[in-house]
Amino acid sequence: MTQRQIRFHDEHVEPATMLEEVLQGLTSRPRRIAPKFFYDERGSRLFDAICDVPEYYLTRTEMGILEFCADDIARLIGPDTTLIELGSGASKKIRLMLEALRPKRYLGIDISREFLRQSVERLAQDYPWLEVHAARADFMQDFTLPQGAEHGKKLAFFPGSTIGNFEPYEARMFLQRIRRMIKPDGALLVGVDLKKDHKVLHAAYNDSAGITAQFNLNLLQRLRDELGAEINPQGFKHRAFYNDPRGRIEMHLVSCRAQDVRLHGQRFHFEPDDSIHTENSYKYSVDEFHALARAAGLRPRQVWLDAERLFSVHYLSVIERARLQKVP
Ligand code: AVJ
Repeated sequence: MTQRQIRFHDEHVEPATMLEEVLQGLTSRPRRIAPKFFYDERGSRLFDAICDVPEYYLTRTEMGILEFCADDIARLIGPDTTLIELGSGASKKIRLMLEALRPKRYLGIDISREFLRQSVERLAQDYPWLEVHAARADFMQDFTLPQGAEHGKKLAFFPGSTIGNFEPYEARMFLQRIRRMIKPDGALLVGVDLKKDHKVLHAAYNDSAGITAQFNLNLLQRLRDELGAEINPQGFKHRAFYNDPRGRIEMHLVSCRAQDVRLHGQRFHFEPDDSIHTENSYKYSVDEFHALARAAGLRPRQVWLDAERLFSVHYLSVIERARLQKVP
């Protein structure tokens, strides 16, 4: 059987190596390691397992909302669409969207070349009517659409409340970048976790099976196995809490005792309770997210919530420059 043609584009941007970023993060105060490093193969599997624990309501709630609103979205965006998935996955969510929207083109964008290749190949096999493009790129950096994928109305899809990993000003810049990518007549469909009862938030990041703890601690195993760090993951424990004034869940790896970690010939000292900040997961009210979107030149067109108001899915369209600059 012949493989269907996939148009693969490679941006050739070399991201700073993991080692450099980790060395810098451990030197800075507070110590930090970026959440993108959670997702090696084991980390990705652990994240999938998190999505199935009863306390982690995000994934299944968003899926329920998407099932409910997919036909509305198809109507809003109309025919001749290019569906752009930011952070490509062979996930159930993109399949649901492809089946409901029946877009002409699909463009998957992901930082990991191998993961991207695998997931778009599967989509190309399962949806023979679809023109499939893939671009290896860091969509956190400025990014131009590859040739051939720039036709039609563009619908960018950014599910999972991954936008919560950004600082609010980074989220605004990210939305501005998306706006440039989808203008003049495109839209963005984005999943955003809502502010809610702190107990519900706390439980979602402290599941009783301890999967989130394993996911967080896996970072230290990566430092040991991939970067050759001298570190005992058992010397650290998982900590996650809701920071109310900042409106975010914070995840940390907290040192259980006084200890040294060695990496690349350098020594990093930890006192008991010293932490490495590994993730922020910002939560937004509908109004807060609308304000953020407008500040980025995007117009809130529709928002769908589940019955318990746990999670939101926003459909945002481009505000024309002329309108943005209009003086009253
Ligand atoms: C994938 C960033 C949306 O913030 O809820 C899950 C990652 N961290 N449990 C989130 C995560 C701990 C997740 N995001």
